[in-house]
Amino acid sequence: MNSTESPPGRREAIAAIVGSDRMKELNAAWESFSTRRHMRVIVYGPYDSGKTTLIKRLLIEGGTTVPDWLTISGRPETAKVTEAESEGIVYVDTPGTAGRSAEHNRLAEEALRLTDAVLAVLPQQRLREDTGRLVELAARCPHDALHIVIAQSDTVGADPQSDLTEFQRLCEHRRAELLKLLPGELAHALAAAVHVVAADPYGEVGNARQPDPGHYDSYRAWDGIAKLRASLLSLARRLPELRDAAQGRYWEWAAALAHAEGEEELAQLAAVLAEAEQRGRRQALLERELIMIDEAAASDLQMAIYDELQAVTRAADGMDVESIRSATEERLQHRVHAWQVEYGGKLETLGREVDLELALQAVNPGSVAYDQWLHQLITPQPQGQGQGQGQEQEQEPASSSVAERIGEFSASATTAVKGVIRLRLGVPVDEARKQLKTVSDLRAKAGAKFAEQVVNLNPNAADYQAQRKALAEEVKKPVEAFFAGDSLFASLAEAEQCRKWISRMDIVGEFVPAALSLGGLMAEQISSRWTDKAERQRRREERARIRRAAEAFTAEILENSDDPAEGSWRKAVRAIRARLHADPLLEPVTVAAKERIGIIESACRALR
Ligand SMILES: Nc1nc2c(ncn2[C@@H]2O[C@H](COP(=O)(O)OP(=O)(O)O)[C@@H](O)[C@H]2O)c(=O)[nH]1
Ligand SMILES: [Mg+2]
Repeated sequence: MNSTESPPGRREAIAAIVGSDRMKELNAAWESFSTRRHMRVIVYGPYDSGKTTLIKRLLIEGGTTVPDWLTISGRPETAKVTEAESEGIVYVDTPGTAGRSAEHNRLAEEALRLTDAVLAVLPQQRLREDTGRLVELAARCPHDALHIVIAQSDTVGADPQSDLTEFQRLCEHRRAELLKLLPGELAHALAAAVHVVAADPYGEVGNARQPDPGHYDSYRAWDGIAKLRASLLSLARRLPELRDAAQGRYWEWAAALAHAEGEEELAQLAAVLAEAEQRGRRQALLERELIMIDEAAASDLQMAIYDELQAVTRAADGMDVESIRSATEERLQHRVHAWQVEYGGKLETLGREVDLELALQAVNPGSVAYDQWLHQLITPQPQGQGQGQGQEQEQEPASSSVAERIGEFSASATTAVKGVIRLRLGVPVDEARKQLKTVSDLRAKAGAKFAEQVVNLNPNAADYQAQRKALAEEVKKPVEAFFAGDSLFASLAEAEQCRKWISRMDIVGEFVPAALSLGGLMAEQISSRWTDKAERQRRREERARIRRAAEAFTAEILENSDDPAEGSWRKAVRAIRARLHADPLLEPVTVAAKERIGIIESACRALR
């Protein structure tokens, strides 16, 4: 290993950002380049500068057969990068720069990434046009591997055949002009690397594919080709050194690319995380409020019931069982109804806040980034496709919620999700997978139900489509319910509800005996003003029984009923909580985003 080879830590860092598929592509590209035996020279420059003509001439001088693709044309038709070898040098023809086609520019830029040397070709008549690009090029290429050709020198103004001195003066002038256009240091470094040549004097050869080398004999004295060839051949002798430098440049480029992508992803993740955290915070806040309401409701209810039971007890002496029962029932109905109105109202208000919160999440701009990232995360990526190019990913409308999107998954997409989450984040997100599995199962069930029932519809009926749609809506409900949770129970507000609760209580079994006994004891105490220890003990026990009855009644009101039509306090609380947690991925996404941020940050640090 030598100094220009990429340290393994750097490659790992690049892979951590771009992912293993693209890392494989990067490695493969370098491997296939590094095994080349010949020096690779990219011939680079604007359209019509004479690149193809120059390559053809160099091949002819090297005694190489000119390949078919090397056609000379005034039009920018070289849309592919093509190459030809001669005397141990591979010349790569590029389509030409100067911004006529973004695709051509991209191909030329790509070719520059894997090369040992560069031959920049500028036409003598348009030197100024591309100097800016030449400076850029020089910045990315070691100066000792860069040669500059000022082409088509025969058109410089004086005819070399009749006035060689004036011709040479003008050529020298062009050279000096170009160097003057470059920044001082660069001009100094490149002074010896600028060649003024005429690859096809007077354009006599033009499109002829394999002209006789003898054709050029009378121009060799001034066409500059021999000297250029000599420079290129001496460059080729330095191949191992150039190759090492090329490797350094290649991984430098890959590192810069990964670093830029990492920064971009970090910005995206920061937005995702901010949104997830904000959602989490608001969710926690609402949940705390829910817990507080729930606790207050339970203790107030128990206190109220105990109060009423004690009041009945105080008047119980001398009453019969039935009148105690009906007095208890009446009192409880009164108080429990008041409780129901108060806390039912509080719960409904909170439920509306939760709904509003969820509605706001859907329109918040931060949540669009969150949803999109999540969507990306759980949508299988096409294999081997780089970012930022190729076909546009189909974008879901931003208004549809994550829940809806997840709901749209097919079972196979869900299977793919496992791999994608692991692949893209480098961590298994068990919770996400579990949730997605549940959704997938629910969807599979819905699909099966639909298939089973749709055959019963009459396809000839006028409203067949409408029926079909209704059926589809119907079977989707359990999936939607998974995300939406139960709807808030409205029955809490109904006074009738309270009567049902009370009537179901076992007042006679649980409370009346204690009321009778304690009521009698209290009356005795008042009349005799005397209590012994055993009596006091009995009274404590009866009080404890009444407290237990109050607890039991409270529990019954809070918990009871599996019948969804009846509703219960706990069920309503659960429904609101389920709505708060309607996004099953909030937590795993937060965890995953944080881990991914950690990975990218340390990779970016390693790449600096
Ligand atoms: N007079 C003259 N014309 C040239 C010379 N080199 C190229 N040309 C002409 O310049 C035009 C563009 O040449 P070409 O090699 O296709 O340029 P490319 O687009 O850079 O590959 C063609 O018409 C060539 O015949 C040269 O040395 N002298
Ligand atoms: Mg060409």
